[in-house]
Amino acid sequence: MKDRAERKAKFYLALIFSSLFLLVASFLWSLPSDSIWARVEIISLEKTPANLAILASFSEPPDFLLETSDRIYLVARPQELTSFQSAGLFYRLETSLFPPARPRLSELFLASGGNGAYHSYQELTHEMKSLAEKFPFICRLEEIGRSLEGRSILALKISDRVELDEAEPAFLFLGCHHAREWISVEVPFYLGRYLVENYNQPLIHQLVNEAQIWIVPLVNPDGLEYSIKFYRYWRKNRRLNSDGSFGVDLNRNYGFKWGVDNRGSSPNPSSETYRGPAPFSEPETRAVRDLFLKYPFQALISYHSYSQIILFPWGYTTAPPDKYQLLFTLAGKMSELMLSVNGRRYAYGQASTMLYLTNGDTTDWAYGLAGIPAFTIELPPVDILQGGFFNAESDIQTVFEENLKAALDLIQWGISNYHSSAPLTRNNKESIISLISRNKKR
Ligand code: 0X9
Ligand code: ZN
Repeated sequence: MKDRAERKAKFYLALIFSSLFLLVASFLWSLPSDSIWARVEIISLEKTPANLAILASFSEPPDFLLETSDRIYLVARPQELTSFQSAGLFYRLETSLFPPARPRLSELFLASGGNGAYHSYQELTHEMKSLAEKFPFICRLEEIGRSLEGRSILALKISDRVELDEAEPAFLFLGCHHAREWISVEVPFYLGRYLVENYNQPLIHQLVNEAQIWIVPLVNPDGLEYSIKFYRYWRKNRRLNSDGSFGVDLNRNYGFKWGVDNRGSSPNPSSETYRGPAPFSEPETRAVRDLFLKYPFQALISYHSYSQIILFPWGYTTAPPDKYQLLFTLAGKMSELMLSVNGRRYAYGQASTMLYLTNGDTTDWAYGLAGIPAFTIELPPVDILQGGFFNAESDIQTVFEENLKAALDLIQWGISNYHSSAPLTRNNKESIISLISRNKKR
């Protein structure tokens, strides 16, 4: 009798657990891959009766994340942000204040392919290796350094007679200084893949033969992995700072006018724009520096997102650079070409005035040191309302295609204006030498 009752109880328990399991599994299964959670922002509004009334008037009034005495915090999707704006609600973006809000959610989505069509470190490494294996005569894979956590910082060199360092102009395309800017990995990587896969096209053939094209799609592998696995909004590298906080902003760690003021970068380790304890204190920026010093680079593009803008030095000052006219013309030409592909207009101009002041960024350093055109391209979208750091997977190809035209044009310009004798001036050479010895001492 007792046995039967026990068996019955066990049967019901099993039934309850398996139904629960099915319920949870079907919930997870039903979550769209481009999940609402992957696109949300946290915002805050002033807690006024007027604002509360507007929120209450929405057909689906939003739930509050939290309330303080004077503000309310909400989770909102891009289309909700648009409707808040049109309703006249003035909000502040607060996502970065809530690091712990996402980890478990992100982990959950990783299980079902959290980075979708975007490359993780492993996926990218695999594809870069395969490309170099498939096109050994024009494509070489090189480890230019290691990240703080020991990941390889990989470069593809694309050129004819790729094993030789020929007296040809070199070009550098960089991606992902900032972890959360996933699209900035894709554009340079797609560019590299396009060049090798289309070598039989006359234009590509000519460019690859006459130039040495270096592609480093993932400058900050530790940050990217952290952004995929734990916190989608992570920006910096994963340095454990002296105060227990994490991360140095790699785009504030280069050694030209490093830390010249506290507006363009921060001395505070927990800041999103922390410049690190010294110029080139980070292995990731040192890897880029060392590559740059080895070859006669004629132009550089560092991809970032978002804003849809082409920026050129200076970032550290609003004073114009000597070569303002050249930089302005080249940026204008790139913008025109980009527009012709998908109708997307990229604004362009001097970084400090178009966006904001920065010091220690890649392009100021390259221009300051070698006097070459160096651009930061902030990829689409234009603003947070169009998705911010979250580009649809289907946008990768279109964003790449418009950037391809611009990159090819810059390479063409560099080839036509290359004078093999002295890509660097004497002064620049001296500053490079002093830079190297200063870093050796550290
Ligand atoms: O702040 C940066 O490092 C870049 N923007 S991002 O949103 N991708 O972080 C801009 C660097 C360009 N330089 C200046 N605006 N001065
Ligand atoms: Zn960036």
